[in-house]
Amino acid sequence: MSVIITGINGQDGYLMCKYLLEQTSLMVYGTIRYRTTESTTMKDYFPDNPRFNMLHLDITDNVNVLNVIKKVKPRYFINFAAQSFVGKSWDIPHVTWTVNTMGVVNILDALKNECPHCRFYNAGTSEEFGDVLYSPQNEEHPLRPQSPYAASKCAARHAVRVYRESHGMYAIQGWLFNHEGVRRGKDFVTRKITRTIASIKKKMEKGERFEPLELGNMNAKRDWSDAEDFVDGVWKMLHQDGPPDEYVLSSGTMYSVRDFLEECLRVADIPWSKCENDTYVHTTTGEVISRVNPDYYRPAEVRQLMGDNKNARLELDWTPTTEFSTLVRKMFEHDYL
Ligand code: NAP
Ligand code: G4F
Repeated sequence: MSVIITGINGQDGYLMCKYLLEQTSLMVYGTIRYRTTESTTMKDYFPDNPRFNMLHLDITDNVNVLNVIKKVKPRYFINFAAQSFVGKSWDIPHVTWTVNTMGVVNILDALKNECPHCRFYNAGTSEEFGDVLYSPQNEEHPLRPQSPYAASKCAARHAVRVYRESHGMYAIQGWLFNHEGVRRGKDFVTRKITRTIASIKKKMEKGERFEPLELGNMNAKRDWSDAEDFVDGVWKMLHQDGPPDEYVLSSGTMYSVRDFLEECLRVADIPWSKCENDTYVHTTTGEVISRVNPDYYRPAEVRQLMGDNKNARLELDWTPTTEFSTLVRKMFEHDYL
């Protein structure tokens, strides 16, 4: 019995490999994109685990997808590969749609032909709810995407449903709200804050000069969880009896970017005062720690997201375990060390 997990160079793919190596006896095939500039080997991931195998896979290449599926004949296929940065999706819409939508169609079609009983999970997102009509958002909330990224995930959702209904496949796409951690990419706002504040703190301690953190929309609100909680929820979605449902995974709480920054400053023990336009200065030295740079504003913004995880709790017996302040502390302490 084997599982293919795509995107293991990213946050969720790596954590899902780790989780399944620890919790199951499956052969785990983790995939990365081939790059001429990096000679990544299996030793870079789970070096001591004989059940881990690394493969090269670009999901936009249907030949590559078909051959990997033919070779492995997986029992499960978990697709975390994506152009996942919302802000970048306006600059690279073609790549975003090609990877996030056509890549999914490539997988669905290859599974239909070669491995029709394989259970398939595709990474859906709260961004699909976009310009939200009510809070918290549950599985019934309409899809109102606000970015090329979100639109590409909505299109993938329809593709997954069409393959499920037309061919009787176990193919699902959960709605995962923001989830973070120490493997989070450095451009996402949480990691950008914890990495930069950790670096500023170290420079302050050495008496060195530092560049302030620059952020965009401080009012945006998100439902932030620990990514380590979510891989369990995804695995549970792949183990339903009967026709599968798709679930929201979230913490059910909501904080602003400003809240995240202020919590991180508290954890870092940096005394701050707030001036006009969300400029944060050191209380005693007056040095600017953080300020707004409109270059980080997006052409369209998802103002707030908060998920209703009731169905996942009741029907999947899934529970998020990490609170907001614990998550901020965990990320900051990792980046400070
Ligand atoms: P991530 O860190 O950006 O990882 C995505 C991975 O996909 C990267 O390692 C990337 O490879 C790989 N990839 C990109 N294009 C590819 C292609 N054509 N073929 C194969 N691999 C490709 O994202 P994440 O945070 O782990 O998220 C995982 C999935 O969940 C994504 O689909 C994301 O859209 C979705 N999601 C994430 C969240 C969240 O809060 N984290 C919430 C909802 C949904 P490189 O490393 O080579 O660039
Ligand atoms: O951290 P973000 O870039 O994440 P965003 O846009 O919510 O997307 C993430 O979560 C989605 C789930 O809802 C995933 F589907 C997606 O793949 C990704 O993982 O931005 C969060 C908020 C936004 O409102 C953004 O405008 O923070 C705001 N923000 C303010 N200043 C910033 C910044 N975002 C970034 N990345 N950088 C800033 O300087």
